[in-house]
Amino acid sequence: MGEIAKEKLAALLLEYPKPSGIILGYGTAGFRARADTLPWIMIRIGLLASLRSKVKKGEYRIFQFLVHILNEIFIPACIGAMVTASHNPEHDNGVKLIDPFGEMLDQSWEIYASNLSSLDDSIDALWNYLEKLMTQLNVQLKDKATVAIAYDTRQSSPLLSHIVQRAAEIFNTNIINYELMTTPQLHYTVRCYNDNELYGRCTEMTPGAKHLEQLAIDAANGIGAQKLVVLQQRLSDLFKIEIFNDGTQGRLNEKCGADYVKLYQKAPEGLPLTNYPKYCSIDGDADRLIYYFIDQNQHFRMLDGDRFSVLFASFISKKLKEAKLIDQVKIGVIQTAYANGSSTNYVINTMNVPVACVPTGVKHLHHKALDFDVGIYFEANGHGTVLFSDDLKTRVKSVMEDENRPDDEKLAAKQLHVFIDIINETVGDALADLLATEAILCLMNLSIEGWLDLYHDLPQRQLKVAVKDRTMIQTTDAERRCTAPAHLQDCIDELVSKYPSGRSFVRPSGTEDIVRVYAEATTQADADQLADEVRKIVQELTK
Ligand code: G16
Repeated sequence: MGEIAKEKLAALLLEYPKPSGIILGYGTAGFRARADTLPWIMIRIGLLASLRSKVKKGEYRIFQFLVHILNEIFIPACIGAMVTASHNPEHDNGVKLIDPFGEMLDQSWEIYASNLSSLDDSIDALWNYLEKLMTQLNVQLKDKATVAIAYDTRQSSPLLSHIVQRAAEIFNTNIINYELMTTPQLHYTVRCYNDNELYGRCTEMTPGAKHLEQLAIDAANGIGAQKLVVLQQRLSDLFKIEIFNDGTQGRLNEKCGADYVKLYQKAPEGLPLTNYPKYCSIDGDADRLIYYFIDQNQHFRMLDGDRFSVLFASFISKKLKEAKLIDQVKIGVIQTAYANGSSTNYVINTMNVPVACVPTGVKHLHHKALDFDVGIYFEANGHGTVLFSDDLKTRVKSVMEDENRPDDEKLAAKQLHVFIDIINETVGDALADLLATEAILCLMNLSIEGWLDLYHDLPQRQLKVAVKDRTMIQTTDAERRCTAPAHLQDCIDELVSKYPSGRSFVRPSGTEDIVRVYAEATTQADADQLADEVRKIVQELTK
């Protein structure tokens, strides 16, 4: 078996050779680069997905099927491989692995991904590494594996996902190809598969009899548009949504989508700001969500990820209080350095909820959120979700079903239960977050203006800066301070000190070949100027 597999792998390596001199690390959300440079890495990720599945054999299903324990122990856990470059332009693509609970690949495995990436096409060297890894992981080639593959609407996606499939199959892997899916859908599906579908089921949104306000959605010309059509049909009695940038005309993420709206703080192209009460944008693979509207003074007003944290935390706290559950519950909000200072201030000082700050990347936020009974995490870019502990879920359910409890307590528990059902706990999911947001606004009788008025953002500016080698920038303290190049942090500190309530940081992107600069201050002009000054110093010190 080993010889045949080795031959097949050698043939695949010949078919999709690694370009010379290429260096690719497992970044913020997997491997990402220009699509035409990626086929070779798909081979490595297919192999790794298979190994991960073999290692995770039986760990999940076994608990639910004790009767079949001996049979089940050999059933591998399903691992997801999502081919997408999410918010990046159409010419990019990428791939990331999803662990059995639907979460991002365990970070201890990123090193194997990077090791495989660093190896060249020599079949003997690669095979040698794979054999060593299998010994270390205590798995064998003949062990079964299951890998679920899905991809976004990029032209390059079908070929790249096919390479993942062919590579994984060399390692005795059963492939489930879901083809076109949003990223969060695959996360959720992997979790449901491994839980024998006990985890997931179709959720009904039941916020009450009221109709929800009309909403115009910019689908970034991505996969989300197709999935929104299904939602549109299913919810037509309750909720009228209009879909723009549905992929029939514009290009993926080009001057549209959540990243564009957040970065440039303006409406996307392809969505006329006419007479809708509110609008939102998702991104190319539908894991981010940003809301906006035109206020009475005809100004564009945006509600980003920080706003979802505040809204969700307010709703959950309120319902926990009404259900008489609040005293026993540890709630926390997890943010990154990009969170607007006013949001952090509001959550800590007005809501009395602790805030943790972690490095960029959902994988970091998700991990931290597990420390709480209710861990609410959102990146300012609109990527996030809420995690509930099993213990709290059980308590919510028992209040809901306790006939001796007053009706208002049971109702609050029921509403929490429905919220938990709507939300996608495996990862940030734009469509699930959208439904949860609409349900909460309706239940709390809150308009979009009222939601915005909960606190006032400090003006901020984000820039993308092209540099020779972005790895020259190194950071610490959840990316809020730089450790390299020398003197960069001192210069930033000096610049920041000139601006009231000024704050700025820089970090290398893990998904694009750029450095990101963030600045905030009391006026937009100051935030813009501070960002620009920091940009100049970054360019100067990375020449
Ligand atoms: C991915 C990650 C996010 C991260 C974003 C930008 O988003 O999932 O957690 O905030 O990249 O990362 P960076 O600043 O390192 O480029 P997406 O929506 O592209 O998958």
